[in-house]
Amino acid sequence: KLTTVEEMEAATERLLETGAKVGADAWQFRVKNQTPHCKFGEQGICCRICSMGPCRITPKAPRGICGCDAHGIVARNYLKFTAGGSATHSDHGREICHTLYCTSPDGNYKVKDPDKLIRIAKEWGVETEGKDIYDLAHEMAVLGLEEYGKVFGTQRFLKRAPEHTQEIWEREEIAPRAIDREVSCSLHMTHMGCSSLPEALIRQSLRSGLSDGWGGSMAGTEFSDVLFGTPKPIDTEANLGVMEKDNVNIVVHGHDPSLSEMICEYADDPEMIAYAKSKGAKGITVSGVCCTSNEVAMRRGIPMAGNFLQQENVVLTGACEAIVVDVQCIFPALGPLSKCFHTKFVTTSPIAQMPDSEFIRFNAETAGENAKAIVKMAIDNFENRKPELVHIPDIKQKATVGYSVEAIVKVLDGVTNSQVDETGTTKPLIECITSGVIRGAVAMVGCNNPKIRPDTAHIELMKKLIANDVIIIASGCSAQAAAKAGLMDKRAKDLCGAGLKRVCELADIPPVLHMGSCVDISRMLVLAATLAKDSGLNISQLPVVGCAPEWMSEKAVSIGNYVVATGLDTFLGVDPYVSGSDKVAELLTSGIRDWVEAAYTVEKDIDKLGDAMIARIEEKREAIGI
Ligand code: BF8
Ligand code: SF4
Repeated sequence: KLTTVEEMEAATERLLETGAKVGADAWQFRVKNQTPHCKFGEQGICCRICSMGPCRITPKAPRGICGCDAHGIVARNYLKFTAGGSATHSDHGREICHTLYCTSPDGNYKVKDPDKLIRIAKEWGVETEGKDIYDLAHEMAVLGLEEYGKVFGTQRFLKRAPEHTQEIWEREEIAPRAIDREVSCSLHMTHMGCSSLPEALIRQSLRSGLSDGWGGSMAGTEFSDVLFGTPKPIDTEANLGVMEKDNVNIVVHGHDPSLSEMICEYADDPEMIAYAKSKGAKGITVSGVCCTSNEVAMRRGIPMAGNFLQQENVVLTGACEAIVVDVQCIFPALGPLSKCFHTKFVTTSPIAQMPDSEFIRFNAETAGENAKAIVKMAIDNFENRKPELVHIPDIKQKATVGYSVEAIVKVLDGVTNSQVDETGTTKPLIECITSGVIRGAVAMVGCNNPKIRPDTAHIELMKKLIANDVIIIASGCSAQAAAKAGLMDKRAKDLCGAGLKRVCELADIPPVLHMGSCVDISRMLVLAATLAKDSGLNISQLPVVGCAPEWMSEKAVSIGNYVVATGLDTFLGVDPYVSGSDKVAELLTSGIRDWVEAAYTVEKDIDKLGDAMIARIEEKREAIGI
């Protein structure tokens, strides 16, 4: 039985009652104060990049003081938004490269997947023979870091794409160069008095996005696998009910697994567990929120307490001893909120510092000590709980997660041996798609956004798609929405059409495959590239599309750009502040198709969004005659 959105909302209501008792604020109230939103901002027609402004475009004032029109302003804002996302994802990737550089046989961080490291090294033309694995790790870390500032050439991982895709990138001059260069170039272009031509700005948005997807994010994913292990299917649970009343609850939140992995490590240490018991707890439970949760769920089966718009709820349970964060998607609200409870709000990164938090600087070099101090702080805080405020909603679902590309290929090896002899390819999946047993695939990604009833778009779209024999790969907060609902439980096969149901049974998989965090959308790129190569089709010909129905962040726009620029049509449920320019809207939803063979569809009616995806998948099938 699925958990319905109504049940989740009832749980939230109950938590907000606790909040009311202690005078806590919550996003549900702040949204009301911020609505209606500024129309100029919403349409993307406010410019404040120089101090002659801010300028706002109206029928009476069709140009800013410098003479820039609505199209230039909207496109410039769009590129800045993208650059913010590319910088963020890519800097995460850089941190991971740095962590890889800090590995040693007896240090905090080790190489857990040496085979993968060797595979990537060979791909990059690095000699591996007879080399100590840690020497190789350090060499690869430096090469990875150099991708951020390389003087000449384009990103190394681009070679993973099919020839045809690489040709498009060259032809359209969007093959990403050094990662930092694309971000800098974007900010240069959007400076006062540089580009105001929508085509140029949107082209750079694609390029900057690609530097994220095939650059920084891919480095983040690949080297995280080397450090912490490549995910394999593993069972876990999702939703607030994973927190345990009698245990010390530590919630990890953010994105970089360097922190969360270490916290999990020490929370599992017998010495720490004994210490927790000495303080009256039965044990220690680590659970997660947002993408760092996806990371540790995929590799360790650590349960997922919730996604983006549920982050305040974990504190509202009154049973959270510490919420430990690194970077990105962390509500500054957690500071004041934690003060209403006994919860310690622990910030750890110089990149995400917030008022009302305890800052414990986390370094790769001192990671063990830092993590130990944080776990101890949480345990010491257990006795400060106020029992009358403790209420953990009794909702959770089982989920099987951990479908890296490597894991998917392995699953496929077991599926249709009778028809396909080759192993280690995606051909069995291609067979299922060609024969029509599965109609296609949708990559569901992205956030929650109060503009959409939280999780409904993710869940309703997934239910509709799987009923229509469309398999889902999911990441980020979309994946967590699926897990909370029960769609990552293998029994969800019963909600599928007959074809997909049969595949789920044969492969022993759920119909919604958890591919990881948002940087792990790079896994989806690799999967799409592999499917294209194995089928002899172009990526844009595959009956595969991307969808971010509840997206909210700059990172999500960067993702959208690289997914589209890779040749996959992308469907959005929230408008990216471009409605103020028909030219920019036209470019994004149609014009760029001439460049990269794919474009965006924006549709706020979720049911129609689902229909549009199914229609596109069927169109693509027809075009290749299957
Ligand atoms: O990077 S899906 S709310 S947690 S931005 Fe943030 Fe959006 Fe969640 Fe992860 Ni991705
Ligand atoms: Fe106004 Fe032009 Fe300055 Fe923007 S760049 S604030 S449109 S004068």
